[in-house]
Amino acid sequence: MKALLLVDIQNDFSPTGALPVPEGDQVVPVVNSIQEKFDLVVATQDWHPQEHQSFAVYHGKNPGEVIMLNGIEQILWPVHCVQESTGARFISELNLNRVQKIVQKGLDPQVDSYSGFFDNDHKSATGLGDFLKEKSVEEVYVTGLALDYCVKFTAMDSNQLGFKTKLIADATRAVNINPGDGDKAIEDMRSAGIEIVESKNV
Ligand code: VGL
Ligand code: ZN
Repeated sequence: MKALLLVDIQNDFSPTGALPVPEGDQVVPVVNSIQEKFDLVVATQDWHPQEHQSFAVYHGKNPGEVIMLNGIEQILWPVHCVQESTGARFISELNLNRVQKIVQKGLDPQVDSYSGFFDNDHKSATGLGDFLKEKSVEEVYVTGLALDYCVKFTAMDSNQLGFKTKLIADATRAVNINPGDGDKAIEDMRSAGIEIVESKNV
């Protein structure tokens, strides 16, 4: 079985959102056009409480600064994807008809969760791995936002869990806080054994 993961295709990651990903909205027509090729479609949704500790304002700091948060490095972000807010909703053009499961993440105020599988401390699982195994999924194709954070962490965990993992390069975009972060993320994934493919070939 082949699964398509739609990572965090939410208003706050569109170019007009609170944590804008350049061209982030451009992934939508691409992922809509390939959903029918998969047995299973799963969406992740960044879903933070108002007082989430990844928010810079909580610490009186600026977005982009790095702090230690409960023993792990944490990049600080603008307030984004607050539970029930408009910014946390999926981009309205995203087709959700075939989405069988929505995995919400980042609910624990004390730890961020870039991956759709585990919190950043790898202590708690979201249940996505078990769900995919129950459905006999062997191949996982990863798309969405943002390439250099949630997409990369999700693909790396998928690969580590033993799924044959592929990144659909034209169905993702990077934040690129530092120029080249997106390209580096692709190289990290390739080195880990993740195949980089194009949507026209899936
Ligand atoms: C993301 C930063 C903070 C992402 C989520 O979806 O890539 N990045 N929260
Ligand atoms: Zn977040």
